[in-house]
Amino acid sequence: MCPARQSGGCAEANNNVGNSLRILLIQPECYESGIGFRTVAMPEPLALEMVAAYAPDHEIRILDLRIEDDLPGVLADFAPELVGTTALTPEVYAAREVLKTTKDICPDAFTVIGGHHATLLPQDFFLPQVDAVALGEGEMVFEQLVRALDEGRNLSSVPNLIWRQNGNFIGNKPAATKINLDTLPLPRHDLVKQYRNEYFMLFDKPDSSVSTGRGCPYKCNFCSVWKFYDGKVRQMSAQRVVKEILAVETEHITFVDDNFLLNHARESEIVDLIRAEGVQKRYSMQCRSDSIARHPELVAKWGEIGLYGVLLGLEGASDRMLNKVDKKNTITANDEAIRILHDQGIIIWGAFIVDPNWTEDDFKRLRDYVTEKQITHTQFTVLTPLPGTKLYQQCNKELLTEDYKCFDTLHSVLPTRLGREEFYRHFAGLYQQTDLGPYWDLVREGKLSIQDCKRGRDMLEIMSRAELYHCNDPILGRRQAGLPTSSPE
Ligand code: B12
Ligand code: SF4
Repeated sequence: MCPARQSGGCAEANNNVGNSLRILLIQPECYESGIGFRTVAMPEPLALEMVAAYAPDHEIRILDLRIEDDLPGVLADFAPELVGTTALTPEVYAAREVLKTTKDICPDAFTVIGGHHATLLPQDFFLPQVDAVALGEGEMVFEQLVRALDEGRNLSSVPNLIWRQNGNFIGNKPAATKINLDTLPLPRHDLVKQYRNEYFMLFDKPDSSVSTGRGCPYKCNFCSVWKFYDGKVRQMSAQRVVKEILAVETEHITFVDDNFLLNHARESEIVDLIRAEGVQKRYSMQCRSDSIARHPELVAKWGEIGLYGVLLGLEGASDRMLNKVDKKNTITANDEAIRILHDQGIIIWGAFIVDPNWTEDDFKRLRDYVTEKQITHTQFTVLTPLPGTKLYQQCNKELLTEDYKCFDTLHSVLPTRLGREEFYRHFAGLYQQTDLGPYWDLVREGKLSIQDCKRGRDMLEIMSRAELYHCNDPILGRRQAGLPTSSPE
């Protein structure tokens, strides 16, 4: 019999009635050292809402530790029998801590971790506080895991699960088929209702996330998405996407798909259906520049129904840089997409990658490009070999650290060609250059609140301070802490 059913979870507080399990899903806090993505975006924990939708007959809660920090109190009060959490690579330590606290307070609760990092490097969670690791898309695991636990059955029939049996972690068979996304139950947005006003994406608050497809046909070397989804793409139908949109209460929606506008026929039909339904909302999305360059008419169509911001994976200011990351795209397409979005009055959130191998001239080239193209909102990240990526395979021998706190893409985990202080001075300088003028124009036009604009300004101010990058740097951080640094600078 499984631990959860055997003892009834957190024994003293157990007031379980009927036959349902008490399930707690937890979004961990991410430890950030002053700088980080927290100031730019804090979307809802959509992954947890999606797996929660697979346990409708159970008593289920979501705790978002980025907003509410009383984990011990919630554990003691709710007495969960099953606790699940998730982690991106920089969140690994926080997720381990969540499950450690769970076992300290509710030793009989069954604990499971899923998400990107756990799928790509499950062995990082073969720990005493972890009972199972869920691989890949949670829906394929969670429903059967909950059923097996509820019925007190052995877990060997649950696909995509690695679980502890007699002290050893053993892996079950993978699921035989992939899920048709149109058959998914709607995400349980209701479980985060109490946090809704805190969720934001860039300038938009409150925000809701909608996911309409999974996977990507490209194979950029820094990205783990195509590995996670085996290089395949699956999408919801246009009708189903509109159902997802109608289930959302906020005025602003972020499509979290990696490449929206990839399937222009579907994306065009979505607009037609949104119009037919009379939906009035504002949208942000992530796109590749070549999708936009190929279909300017589609951008215009989305602009008419409320497309307002695009996170554009520009990555570099030269074809050399795009080739270096296997982007299979060109500067010509980037330039064209920028022009189209500017013409349509759509805000560009331009995402660029900085190579640790860069010289001063490379930094200058990027600064000049951003100024010349008038990209007013920018995101600069350091090329980082995240677990599961092609880049990781190529250069894991050069890694200066295995400390996941440094893998936040704002630090270089590889040797830098410039001295490290100098590297961060130039890196922070990129953020310094951003021009907030157009955002104040939006405030004047009544499209942005003054608070949101100030939040953006404060974020830029923080990201522009070079010394803040030193603390989590694999070499400078150790030096600051008075620890020996084995690798030469
Ligand atoms: C939105 C987003 C964000 C949001 C936050 C997302 C969040 N809730 O934490 C923001 C903008 C803040 C963000 C930041 C970062 N992100 Co991000 N982000 C995404 C994006 C585009 C969509 C995520 C999403 O909502 N997907 C939809 C949900 C439903 O899918 P899912 O999260 O994978 O969940 C499914 C399964 O993983 C599984 N599952 C997940 N959790 C659990 C838990 C349990 C118990 C179970 C059973 C199953 C399960 O079931 C879910 C449903 O099938 C993804 C790309 C992608 N396609 O996933 C990148 C991605 C997740 N991000 C990534 C990265 C690298 C980052 C950053 C580190 C750096 C950066 N440059 O962006 C930062 C770090 C943030 C931090 N906290 O430290 C990488 C992850 C790599 C890795 N090894 O962790 C991805 C894959 C992008 C990429 N190109 O490689 N990100
Ligand atoms: S970075 Fe974007 S285009 Fe490249 S593989 Fe990842 S999701 Fe696909």
